[in-house]
Amino acid sequence: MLIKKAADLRESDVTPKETFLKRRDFLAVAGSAAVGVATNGFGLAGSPDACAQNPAAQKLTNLKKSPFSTDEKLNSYKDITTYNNFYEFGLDKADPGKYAHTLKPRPWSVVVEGQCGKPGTYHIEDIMKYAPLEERIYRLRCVEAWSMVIPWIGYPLSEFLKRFEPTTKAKYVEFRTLVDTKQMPGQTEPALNWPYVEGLRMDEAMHPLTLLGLGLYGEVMPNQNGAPIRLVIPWKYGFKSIKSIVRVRFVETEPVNTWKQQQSSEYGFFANVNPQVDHPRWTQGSERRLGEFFRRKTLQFNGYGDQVASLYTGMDLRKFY
Ligand SMILES: Nc1nc2c(c(=O)[nH]1)N[C@H]1C(S)=C(S)[C@@H](COP(=O)(O)O)O[C@H]1N2
Ligand SMILES: [Mo]
Repeated sequence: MLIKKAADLRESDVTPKETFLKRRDFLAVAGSAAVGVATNGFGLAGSPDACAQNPAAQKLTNLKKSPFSTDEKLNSYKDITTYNNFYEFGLDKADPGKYAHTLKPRPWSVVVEGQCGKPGTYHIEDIMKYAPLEERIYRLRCVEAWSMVIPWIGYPLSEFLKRFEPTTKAKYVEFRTLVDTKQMPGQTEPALNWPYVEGLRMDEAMHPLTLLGLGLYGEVMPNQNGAPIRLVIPWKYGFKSIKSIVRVRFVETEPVNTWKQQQSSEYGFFANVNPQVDHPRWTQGSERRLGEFFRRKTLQFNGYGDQVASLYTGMDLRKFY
């Protein structure tokens, strides 16, 4: 649901800016409550987090509940949208929140190619409808040893990929982020090799936990979190969860992902969260949950081992990090 703005705008001419902003926040909360996102146990109505949401963002409704959601305390909308890694907008955690407004997530299309029966160009508005939208509350653990709990919205990546009828030669799937220095000014710097590239083995991509992320906290994906379409793979370090995807390619061989290209001694292809294998420059044994003071222990596969450990049976996880 889009909040009607015409009346507000007229009113803004005659009310002080502050009152205007407060009123817009109120409308956003009222709007969310009306469409049911307040029933998710994250106490939207009246909470400061809700007030901090983007009142102009499209709200997403009729969300299916997911049995895969954690019941841990959510990080605030503010944490989730002001502490980000998105090097296309700068290297500081605050940069994406400040600068990602230059990204234009609509209209948007995704090119699908490689080993599949139905390659083509697919529009985001259609992609949003390929499967019922779910709310999935997942932990996301960054390789830099911080973590957050985020109420994502999306649907299983498998529901997306199977529509393109991958062939038996499709052993991996590769994803690429947009390259456009106008929309992503950080790409004028050689911080990484652009485009950002990620990949998954087919069984990882088709795993029911792997989510195609289309929103969070009841709205379409904020720009800084990878609008309009990104991955969310909760048992892997955050860098596997590639943002602002424009290209999907089914391939026979393992893609060379950006962070592995950058420094293969520190970042591998699998990037499964593993407290037993330290990063060469810091421990992966513990992490700081944003908003908490004490560090907590990092769990094998970020706590999702029961569901995903079998994908790696027989593999030496020290070698395949
Ligand atoms: N295109 C792109 N995707 C990216 C990144 C990036 O710099 N560029 N950073 C990754 C890293 S390191 C992390 S931890 C997560 C952060 O996601 P969040 O900002 O939504 O929490 O995005 C990942 N996806
Ligand atoms: Mo990260």
